[in-house]
Amino acid sequence: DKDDDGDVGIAVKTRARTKRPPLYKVLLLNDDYTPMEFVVLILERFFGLTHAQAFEIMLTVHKKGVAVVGVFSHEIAETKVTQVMDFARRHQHPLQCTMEKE
Ligand code: TYC
Repeated sequence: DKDDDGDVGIAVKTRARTKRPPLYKVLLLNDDYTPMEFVVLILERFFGLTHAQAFEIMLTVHKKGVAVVGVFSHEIAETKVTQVMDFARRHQHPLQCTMEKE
């Protein structure tokens, strides 16, 4: 009755919203006790870095106190942090690894 819909109207499009999942930085922290070679080993083993890349990041952490070692989905970042913390603890090193939203 009101307009009887023979449908002569205005088409209004909405954009499908594709929201990318948040990413997380995995951070390695400096300390005075963990051996440099141990940190290099961790970066090679758990982050797939070459020896040269691993050495460079280790030195950055040593000099600056902290560095981002990678950026991952929440689940992958959490796994990396757990792997590093477990490995450091098993070897009785005080190395700290954390994650934060990008
Ligand atoms: N500062 C440590 C040392 O002099 C080396 C080190 C580097 C420790 C990086 C932790 O995340 C770290 N033996």
